[in-house]
Amino acid sequence: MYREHRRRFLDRLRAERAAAVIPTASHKVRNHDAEYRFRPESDFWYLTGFDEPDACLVLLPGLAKDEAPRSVLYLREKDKEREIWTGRRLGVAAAPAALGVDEARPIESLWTDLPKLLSNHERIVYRTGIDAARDAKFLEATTRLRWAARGNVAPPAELVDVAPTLHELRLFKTPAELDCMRRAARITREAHVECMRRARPSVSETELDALLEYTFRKDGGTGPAYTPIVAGGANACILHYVENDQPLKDGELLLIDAGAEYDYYACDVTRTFPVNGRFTPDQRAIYSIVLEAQLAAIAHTRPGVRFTDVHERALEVLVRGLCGLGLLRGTPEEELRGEAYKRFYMHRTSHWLGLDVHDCGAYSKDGASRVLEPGMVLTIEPGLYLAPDDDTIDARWRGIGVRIEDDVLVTAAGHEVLTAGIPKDVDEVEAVCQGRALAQAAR
Ligand SMILES: [Mn+2]
Repeated sequence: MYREHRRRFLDRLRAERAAAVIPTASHKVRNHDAEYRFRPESDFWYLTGFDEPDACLVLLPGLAKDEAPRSVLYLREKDKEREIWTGRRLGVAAAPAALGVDEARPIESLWTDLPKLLSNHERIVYRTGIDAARDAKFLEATTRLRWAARGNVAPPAELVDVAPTLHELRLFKTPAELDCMRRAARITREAHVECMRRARPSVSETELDALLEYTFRKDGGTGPAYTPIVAGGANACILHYVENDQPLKDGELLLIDAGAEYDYYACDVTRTFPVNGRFTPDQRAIYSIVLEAQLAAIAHTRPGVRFTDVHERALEVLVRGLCGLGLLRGTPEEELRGEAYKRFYMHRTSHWLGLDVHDCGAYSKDGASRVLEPGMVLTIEPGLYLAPDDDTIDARWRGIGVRIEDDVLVTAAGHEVLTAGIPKDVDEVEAVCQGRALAQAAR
């Protein structure tokens, strides 16, 4: 899979007469001398499948006649002493066979080698702004190249971001990538269902947060793809609530926005369900509007539809529902124009999904919203948030927050919901929360 990604990217690089420098992350300090769990940079992982820190991939498309494209991986050398303390290393000698790169060299020589490797390429693809120290070294290496340029050695004229080439590739998922995303979806389903079963009054948000992480990792995932949101009651009205430290209360809803990461591919799912296993009529009314909006937006998803159309579709249903309940007083047409709905629905409906939870890929092209094409994966996640202190609405609605989110693949025939099978139908959700078997609920 990673070799295929490199091949595709090298094709693009050749067309652009560009070389690429794609580094990965180093360990990051959490406090004093303890580090966060390591996670590679997504671009590097996409092209290598290698998850050691302190490495860099240099891709040379082979611009001269009869020159083959070349992938050079810089990585940490084997070191018996260090490996006893900090873990096994693949090492330079084993890397070509293990990863399929053409050549491997010790990471220490990266910055001194770079000027020579990059000479005679018109452009260099490199992303700035992730690590300032790294940017400084990169700049120094390319500056040296400019100084040294004479005769028939030409320095690169342009520094190009990864967005137009590499990130456009990442936007379209291959079948192998989709297998990873489906696996992440299966693990995520298990975790959400476990939470529905476990939740009840007096259980804490913290316990379910821990249950999510446990299930994600036990079932083969690398962990959560992002910090989970476990928001009981009015906490659901804080869009990125991550404290996850309050007790769950009888009669309230619980919103869980959490997805597993598998082979560093993200899943992103939100479910909202009653803590005691039964929706109140008011909660059910709000929930039903959000579900109807989500289903309408999903049904609308297919090639040729604009990215923003999916949002518009969800928005129409939400606004119509709010008008129906008297939460908005005008006609649906007036309210859509007036945008007063933004009090209850302040975010967009979708984002791309892949190695990053808010994945790369441009949302617009030539100044217009992008048209959906097969292989793209987007989330569809409408919600309604009725703030606990909003005295312009009837007290019975206050503090109800609902979001329903699934991950949708655009296919030639229309779409496929990768996260289908995580209960969201009202009766099914209640059945799972009340501990009745899923199969029984599905009937
Ligand atoms: Mn999302």
